[in-house]
Amino acid sequence: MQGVYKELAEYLVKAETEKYETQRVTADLKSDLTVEEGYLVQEEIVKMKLAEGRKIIGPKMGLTSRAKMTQMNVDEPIYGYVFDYMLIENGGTVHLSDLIHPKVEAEIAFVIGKDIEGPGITGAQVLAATDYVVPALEIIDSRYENFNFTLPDVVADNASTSRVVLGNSLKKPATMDLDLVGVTMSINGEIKELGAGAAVLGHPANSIAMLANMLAKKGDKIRKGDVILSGAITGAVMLADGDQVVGKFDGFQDVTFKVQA
Ligand code: 0L1
Ligand code: MG
Repeated sequence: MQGVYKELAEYLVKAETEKYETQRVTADLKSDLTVEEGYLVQEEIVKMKLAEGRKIIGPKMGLTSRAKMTQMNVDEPIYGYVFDYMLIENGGTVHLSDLIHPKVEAEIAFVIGKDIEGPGITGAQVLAATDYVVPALEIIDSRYENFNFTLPDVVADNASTSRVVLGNSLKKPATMDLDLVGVTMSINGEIKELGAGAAVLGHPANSIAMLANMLAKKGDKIRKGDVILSGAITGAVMLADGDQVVGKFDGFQDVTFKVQA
């Protein structure tokens, strides 16, 4: 059976590497894929990337907003992994030719100072174990046609993870109420999306706590040094050639990038 998950991982990594949209796994390759099996495919993707010499920056949380969970008819967020080659410097350029059909969303990232091992982890414990919080723009790029997938598909596809722009201003989490941090995301000077930290499970630290508790179910944990995206505060917006994207997070410096063909 393990061979099936590896084959599906290869199928998805090929689409990522060769930059084409593909049919979802559950369309006909493995129509009975479960969420648990989706994570087995994701684990194979992680193994492939580590074997290529890529480094994990940290896990990330996805589908953390009530709206996205309702849309997907699920009651639990999902996680994936961000790798070193996915990082774009603040003010840098995202090249459409490297990607399939990218969208951008605004998030808060946590820089973890101590291992966090579930079960039973709370948001307060996460805040106590966090060195810094950093504003971020995540670029998601589902490998599936039109971002059309079921929950097992998107888990298998490493939660659509593609690129991340981290801001330059780091703050101690105790200095602010992250649930009240207001965020706007503008493209070419026009506000496209806005929200507040509370859009992420009431408080972004709750999302990281949930991640620790989900990882504990497979004997894993959050590690000191992980940089973790806590989930989207805003909706995701499709990117186009020439876009100048600016994320404004109350109390932080802006996070920006431009888009080129
Ligand atoms: O980071 C995310 O919330 C992405 C989760 C996958 C859903 C999507 O691709 O829209
Ligand atoms: Mg995200």
